[in-house]
Amino acid sequence: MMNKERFTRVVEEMKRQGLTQILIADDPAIFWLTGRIVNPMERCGAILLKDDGEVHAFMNNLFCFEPIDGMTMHYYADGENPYKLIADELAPGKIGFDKNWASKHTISVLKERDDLIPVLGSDPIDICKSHKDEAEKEALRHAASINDMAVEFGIKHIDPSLDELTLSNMIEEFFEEHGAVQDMQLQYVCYGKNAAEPHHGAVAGEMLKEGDAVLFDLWAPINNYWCDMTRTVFYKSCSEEHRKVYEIVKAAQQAAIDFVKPGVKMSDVDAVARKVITDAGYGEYFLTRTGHGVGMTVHEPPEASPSCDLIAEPGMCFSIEPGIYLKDDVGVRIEDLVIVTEDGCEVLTRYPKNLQIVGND
Ligand SMILES: [Mn+2]
Repeated sequence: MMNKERFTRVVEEMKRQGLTQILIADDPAIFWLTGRIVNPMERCGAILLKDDGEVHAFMNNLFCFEPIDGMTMHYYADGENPYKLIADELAPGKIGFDKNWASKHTISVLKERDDLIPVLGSDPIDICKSHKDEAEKEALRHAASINDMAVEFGIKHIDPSLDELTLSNMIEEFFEEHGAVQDMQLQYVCYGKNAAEPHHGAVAGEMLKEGDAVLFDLWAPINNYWCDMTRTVFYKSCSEEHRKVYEIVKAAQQAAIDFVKPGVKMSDVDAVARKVITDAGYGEYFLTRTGHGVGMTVHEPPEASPSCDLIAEPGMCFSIEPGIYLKDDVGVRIEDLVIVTEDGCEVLTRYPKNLQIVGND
């Protein structure tokens, strides 16, 4: 079914941005609008939305995208030219293309007409999608509760006999048993100096040593909504400097959480966390942005980063995950998901953040 309320919101946002027609192709965006998962892979599949509320869908007939009320359907078969079908429905002038639609599709549409001006057209959807409704908030809370359990599971199973990849695979199985099925990503399990690389995955043969940090960055889609969470603990012992680094990251993360409320700039959420770490002398080792939006995709607007000019508004969900990364030594990151409320934020992930040293019992 077409989600009329969501379509209406997107059309209003299109008008606000001066866009009269946009082509939507991103699977999560189409799912958000229609409740249908469509994955045409390399083939052409798109929805055209016009600012008068007219909606057209262009789908390959092999993909069983059944007609939807309120939407004009255009089916094509392999061997037919879908771009002509799309081009025939476009008005001259600006056409907003989905940021994730492959260039072979966008260029093929443009080749059919010489009176189109291509612009990026994802903003109206992205902005509307970043405001979660009640059902979406519930889905995110549920996903976060599974994430808490997955982190607890990972920490409980820290064992010198398990390399990073084995422990990562065990956590992935745990997620699968709790409802995560599609689009699973490698679960980040990082020992010791590997944690100093913000996107170190989990590698076969990497073993634990006493004094290592163990960083878990765990994420999965549960009923189409993602969770994403990081905890860092230490194995058997923790040096004075590592303890200091941990406490700085924890304070930075809490400061950013405490700062979040409607009306604050997302770039300031980043600045608040960054100031704590910079004031403590580790600014140059905070290598990432502070956070990213989470919903049907694991990285989406709004970002908590110096370059994001969005304002936090009720219903937005994003991560807060500052870190300190000391090359060849240690990495500490603490990440929670929050939803902006009327007067602050709700923290979805709850696993404790006090410094934990495991493996001594
Ligand atoms: Mn994250």
